[in-house]
Amino acid sequence: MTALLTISVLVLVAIAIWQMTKIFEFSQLKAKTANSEVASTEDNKNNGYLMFAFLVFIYLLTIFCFWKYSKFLLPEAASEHGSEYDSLMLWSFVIIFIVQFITQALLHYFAFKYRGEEGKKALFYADNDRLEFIWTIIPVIVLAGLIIWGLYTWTNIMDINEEDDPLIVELYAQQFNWTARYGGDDNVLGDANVRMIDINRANVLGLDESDPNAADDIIVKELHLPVGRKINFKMRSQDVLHSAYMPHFRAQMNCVPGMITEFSFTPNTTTAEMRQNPEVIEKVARTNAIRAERAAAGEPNSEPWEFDYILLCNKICGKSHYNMQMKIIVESEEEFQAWMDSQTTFAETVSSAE
Ligand SMILES: [Cu+2]
Repeated sequence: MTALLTISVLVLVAIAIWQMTKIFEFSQLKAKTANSEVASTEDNKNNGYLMFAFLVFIYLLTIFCFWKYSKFLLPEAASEHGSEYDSLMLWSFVIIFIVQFITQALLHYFAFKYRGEEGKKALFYADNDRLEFIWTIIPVIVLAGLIIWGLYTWTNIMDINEEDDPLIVELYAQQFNWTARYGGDDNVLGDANVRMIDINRANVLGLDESDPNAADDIIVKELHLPVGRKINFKMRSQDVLHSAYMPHFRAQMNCVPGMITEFSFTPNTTTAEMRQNPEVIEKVARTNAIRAERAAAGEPNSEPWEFDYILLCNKICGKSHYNMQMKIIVESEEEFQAWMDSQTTFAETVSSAE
């Protein structure tokens, strides 16, 4: 990588020197070469054709990117609000795609059509109210539509309330890992503050031990969520700005030191169901093919991979930011309860640490 960068820099410096010598030469021979630098009709025509060639190039590049890279997009959303979010995104893409397809064609066509020709004079055309009205009102309507739809979707997604008995989960971010906390039997999180962190007593999240709600809290390093139940997340950060990003659920919220931020969603696809999704199956097969190659070469991190939902940090928060993640498991209510019953409460952890 460093070698590649060094070579690129050297090449760029060489080009810069070459260009500067050229400019110097031109400035010296100005009088003699004055006319040879004016584009002829032939030059303009060639440039016009080059504009067309460039148009074809960008269209082909677009098709190539669709074909080659669309498989890297996320699979179907695994949360209830996700499909609404995805259609907003899809329609924005469709509109942008159509508009760019037409405007690029027009731009390059006009560059060709009105190329310089001997004896051709540019037409003086001050303005046209009707044209200006059309190209103002169409974007206004389309953009207003997208923005209103976006605001409506956003308000719906961000309407965090306690209706429908949501499960309360705290996501605690720190350099460089995540911890989750459940409210326990009462589904109420005990008070917490970073100032009360006491590593010696295993109080890693700074829970207030005098708060009765804290005793049954359950602290875990793997996030389990029951399918079909609304989850209200409360995010905290210990040190710097982090961002809780759960791409498969189309969810992201910043974690800010000193305050509690919130996000809410209802997972609607279990991990087991998502593993059966054709796009996921294909992605797993592709990844495992690469891993098999690595394994054959004796490289590390080459064991077969199985799909899991994931919580990532989406703010560059330090040198190990890239690896700040936590596994998420979406399962049936019964499986979730069984898992929950096997966990130890905060009170038990603290008393065993004493
Ligand atoms: Cu982070």
